[in-house]
Amino acid sequence: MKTAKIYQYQLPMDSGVILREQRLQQRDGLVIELSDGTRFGKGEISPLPEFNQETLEQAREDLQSVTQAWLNGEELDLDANCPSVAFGFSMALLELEGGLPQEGNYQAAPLCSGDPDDLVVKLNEMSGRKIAKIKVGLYEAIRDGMVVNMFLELIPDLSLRLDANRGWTPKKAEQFANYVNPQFRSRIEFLEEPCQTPEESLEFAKATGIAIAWDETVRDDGFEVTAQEGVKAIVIKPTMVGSVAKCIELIEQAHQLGMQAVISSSIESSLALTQLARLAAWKAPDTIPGLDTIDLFKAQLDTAWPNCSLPMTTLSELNVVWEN
Ligand code: OSB
Ligand code: MG
Repeated sequence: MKTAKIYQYQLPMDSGVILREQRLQQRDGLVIELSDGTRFGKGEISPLPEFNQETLEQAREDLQSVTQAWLNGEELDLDANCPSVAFGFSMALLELEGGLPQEGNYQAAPLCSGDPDDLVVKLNEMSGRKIAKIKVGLYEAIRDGMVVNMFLELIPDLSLRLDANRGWTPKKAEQFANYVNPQFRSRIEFLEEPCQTPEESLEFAKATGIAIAWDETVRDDGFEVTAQEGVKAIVIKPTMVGSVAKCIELIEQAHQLGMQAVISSSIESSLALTQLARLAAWKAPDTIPGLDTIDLFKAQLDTAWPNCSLPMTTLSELNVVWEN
């Protein structure tokens, strides 16, 4: 007999986590647990404020109705639901069916959003290929250029992913590029969304030879994966995109066109983050995923992230908000 349970969680966040405008003091989300009588599957539904369009309340309504439809044996169109629900529910189904391989890619591209000294320490601890991600576009473009030069000068086997989150005007982007030592440009693996529009970002890539990647653009209405000069990768944040099947389709389209697909976090708890690491190992094994966000939390949920020392919250400690 099929059964389902929906839990609600609240996890405290590190005090320094700032989204676009607001500080994220706690993360709120839902967990769906499905069983067909013998097998189990779990998924997390945690729309990210300021990024997902749906609220947690809307997600909960969607989740309850799709779960009831599943219990009734109806045919499901998961991507007709909001993206966070399509993602979390499809993950639970995939786990239940034994379709998600266990092995995960837990390699991280350490994320530097503040103090460069912290990143130098992390990088010195890394074995194998050294790659880090730096947020740019928050301060002066010239300062960003100086930071990039400094890292690439200091650590000769380092390559960088940069993320401007559509922060620059063409002029600022040009200032940044002019500041980066031309010898170093090829060690910028890609720069995500340098400019306010995709057209300006494409112009930037052509003019500077710095490879770019789409992140926000992947979620724009009508987006299709196409080969474009200077575009090296697409970033896929499943909680903002939709079902696992939809994410896999994007990954496969990217690979067919010779582009990388970077499975990336929407600041999910360790439950979904480990599933994303498994999805990445399975479908994009040659690309380091963008999952270095567990340290933004003060606790883990249900499934441990490897080598993470944060305390664990179990599902049995959570409120069950729906059961059938
Ligand atoms: O700026 O790409 C972003 C996480 C949530 C919301 C927005 C962003 C992110 C990340 C995740 O940066 C980590 C990564 O992509 O490496
Ligand atoms: Mg980004």
